[in-house]
Amino acid sequence: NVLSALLTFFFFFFFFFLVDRFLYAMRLHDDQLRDISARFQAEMKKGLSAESNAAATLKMLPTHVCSTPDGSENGEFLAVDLGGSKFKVLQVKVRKEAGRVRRSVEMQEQTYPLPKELLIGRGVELFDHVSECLKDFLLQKKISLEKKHPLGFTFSFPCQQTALNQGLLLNWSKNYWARGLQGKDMVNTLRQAISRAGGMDVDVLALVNDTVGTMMTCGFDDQHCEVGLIIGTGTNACYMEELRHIDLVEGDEGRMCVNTEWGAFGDDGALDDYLTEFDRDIDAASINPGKQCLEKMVSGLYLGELVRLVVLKMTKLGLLFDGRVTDALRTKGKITTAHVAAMEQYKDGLKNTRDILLDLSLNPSPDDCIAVQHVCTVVSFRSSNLVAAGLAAILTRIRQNRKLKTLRITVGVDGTVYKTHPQYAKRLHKVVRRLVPDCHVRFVLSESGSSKGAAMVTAVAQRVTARRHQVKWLCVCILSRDQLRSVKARMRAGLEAGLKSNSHSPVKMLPSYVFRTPDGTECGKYLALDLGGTNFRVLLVKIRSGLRRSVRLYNKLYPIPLEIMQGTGEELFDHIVHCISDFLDYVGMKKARLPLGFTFSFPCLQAAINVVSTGLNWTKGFKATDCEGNDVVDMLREAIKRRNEFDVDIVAIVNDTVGTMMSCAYEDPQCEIGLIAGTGSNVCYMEELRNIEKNGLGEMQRMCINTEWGGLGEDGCLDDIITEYDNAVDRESINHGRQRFEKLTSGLYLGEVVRQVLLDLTRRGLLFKGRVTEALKTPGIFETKYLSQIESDRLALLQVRSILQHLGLDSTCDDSIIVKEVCGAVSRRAAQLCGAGMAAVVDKIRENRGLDQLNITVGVDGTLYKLHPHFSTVLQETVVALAPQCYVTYLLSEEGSGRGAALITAVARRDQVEM
Ligand code: 0WK
Ligand code: 0WK
Ligand code: BGC
Ligand code: BGC
Repeated sequence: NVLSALLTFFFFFFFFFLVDRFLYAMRLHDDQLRDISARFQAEMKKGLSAESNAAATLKMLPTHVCSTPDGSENGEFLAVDLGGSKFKVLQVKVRKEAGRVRRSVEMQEQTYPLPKELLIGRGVELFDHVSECLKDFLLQKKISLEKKHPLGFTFSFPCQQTALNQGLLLNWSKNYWARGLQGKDMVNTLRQAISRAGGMDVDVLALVNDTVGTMMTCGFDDQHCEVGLIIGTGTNACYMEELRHIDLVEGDEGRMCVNTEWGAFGDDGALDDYLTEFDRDIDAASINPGKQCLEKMVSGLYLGELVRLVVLKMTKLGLLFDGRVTDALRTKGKITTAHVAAMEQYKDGLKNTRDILLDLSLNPSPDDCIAVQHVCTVVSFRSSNLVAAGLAAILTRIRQNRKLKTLRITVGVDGTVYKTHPQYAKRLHKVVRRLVPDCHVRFVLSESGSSKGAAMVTAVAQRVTARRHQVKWLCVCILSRDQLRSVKARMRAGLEAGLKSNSHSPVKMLPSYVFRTPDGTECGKYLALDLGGTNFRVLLVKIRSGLRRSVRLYNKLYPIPLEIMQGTGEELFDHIVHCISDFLDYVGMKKARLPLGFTFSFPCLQAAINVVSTGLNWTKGFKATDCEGNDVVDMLREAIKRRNEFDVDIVAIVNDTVGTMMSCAYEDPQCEIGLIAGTGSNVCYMEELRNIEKNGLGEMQRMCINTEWGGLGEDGCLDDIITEYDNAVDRESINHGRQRFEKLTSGLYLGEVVRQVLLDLTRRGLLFKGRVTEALKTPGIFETKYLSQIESDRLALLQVRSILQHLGLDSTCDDSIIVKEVCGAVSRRAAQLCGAGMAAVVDKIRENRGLDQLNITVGVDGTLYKLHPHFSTVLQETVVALAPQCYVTYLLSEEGSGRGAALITAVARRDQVEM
């Protein structure tokens, strides 16, 4: 017995040695696995970075799943599971039973055949088959066809997603190669197939990869489950990555699940030193040569074939079956992964091996069986080792991301290889723990497939979509092209009416007494005041004419306290004169009686360049008494007299739009329009004198008209687009009923409109868990500058949450997304309305001049236009769309309107002298 035991051991040893020597390259020891793991980690980094993603083999695809199940998921969902070995349709009911802490999940499923020809046929036919099976499932399970069913789609192929309910197919893998779908949105494709099938109302709300579905399924019971692993027909893994590391998605706060698509690892040759001739044969004979390198070394679609190729080679070398090769052994796919699993079974492995080899019309000796069984072991061992190396890379990255000494984590697993292959799971666990001793890894098998997880994701998608829908519905700030066209027409009508004498048009069309733009002959030293924007400025402007013409400015900013803005007129002008005095000291020119240009950014009916017949009405935050109806130039003169410290010659008073136009026209003579999109909103332009029915305007051809378009709507002509939020802002403003167009478009009000919308959403329980804080009820707390920050393309989420935090509002990820959407809707409407107004102005000028095409420049200023990330673009796009015959250039006014005011003063001064 000792002899025969020794002989048996010798034989085993001999054959093991024989196979091992043959498959030496497949036996990977820990150093090699650590090396592979390190390469893997490097490739993960490459895939996460926007710069190197395109070249990376690990595509690290964002899944838009930002949290593992958090207990709020609830409802009935349909699920379609496509891409694994079985095509399934399921219904998943997630319920929170009264008095029970844990929610229950009920599932019913049906597996449907997937004819091979469909996998390599026309894509639409594949999806028609899927939707027919879906319909059959509803009928079979007597699920109402009328009711709208939310559906989660597990689609186990690489998809580029920008949202949960969208995903472009990057490429097929495994044994799928259906035509006409690569680059297409798989959610739309399924929706179209479902509507072609008809007779059912299904809403595809989420597309998830099977790894993600598996992670979520296991995460339902184990909060630590943050990795999903599939070792089945194909192989892949996903995990929760820090959002700040995912360049392809905006935001830095929190985590998002990333689908690594690790099957493609090595497609760039990174595993070439580990590839054997058998791997190259597998690849060459596959439907996707050069692709899915790691998958072809690891997953179920290929393991059996690998064993066949090894056994075939050994037989050809006479090492097995006395060198007799059968057709079966030569035939691709004759040894399946299920065979490999059977041959490796602990107890019946050898018997199974014999049966399988007999089926291949081979006549195996017991030694042949031992050798073939060992080939299976080497091949599947390599598979689990490679998976372990990949997993070790992911776990190490998570531990490092979280700066933990030890990481406790759970990996949710699914796939027939992992499930059915006898020792596979144990081997994998062992090697993983050896490779990453500082990670306490628990492996949880997904009992119910990935669809339970898909239902969780769908529940989140449903909640977010529902909230978004409600928000969209509520936030009636979104204007259609027709509505914008009609606003353009109403603005045009306002412009025309305002030009009429004794007009009551809310668009006042105020003559500016500026008849031409600068011609470069202006020169001299001028004092300029700039009142009405964010800052009050006093400027000294030195203009040089001729060849070396230039404008140099020296200025100082002075705050205007609210109590001055809303105090008496006398106090306001005394404050202004106090600042002038301080400035003249600062520039040492108190004795010089400088000519002064006064940029006064409020509606003034002028009788001449420096005579205000009537100060019409305050706007923005100003409400100083005793000014409206008076000549503010006189009031300034009175205040200077009161101070009796210096004197100036007030030569011109101009609106900031006019100052801005002149300032830019100094650079670009084609500039004949001035636009302010700042605290307030307004535009001026060069109008034909023949169109201005207001007397005493002289014989020049054109004059600049200050439209004061902010007043549009005071007569109710915008009531159909004004929302309840706008009415609330107007009601709470200091000039109720006035400046309706301005209150839809300018910086002083946009933040307030957003606050009103957020208040309403919160009261409806759609935001901030329905908690209405004092902060949210405080007027003016949501400053417009926050919109610009929140809508900046980068760092949005972080900004949103810290701003909301700063406002005393605790917000969730979803809340911040909704706040960002509300800000976007409100600022977009503002920009579009200004665009519609501008389109009316440029088209009027074009028609004034009887031109088919108008080339013109607009001088622009204002913090909203300058600082908001999208405002200027949306405004310009709207003008192009609504005034296609006008080619408009936008010139930002760098120096503010102070320069313009000085230029106008120079011209007026010269005209005075010549008169
Ligand atoms: C079961 C999951 C499915 C996944 C499959 C993978 O429900 O989403 O694709 O596991 O394993 P396979 O069936 O390919 O072995
Ligand atoms: C800067 C100009 C000033 C104008 C202001 C408007 O110099 O005349 O009033 O822009 O922009 P805001 O400061 O209101 O954003
Ligand atoms: C696909 C993955 C999928 C994996 C497991 C691979 O071929 O590219 O998206 O997760 O198979 O099914
Ligand atoms: C004023 C205009 C000014 C605009 C931009 C409006 O409130 O009425 O005169 O041009 O704000 O500052």
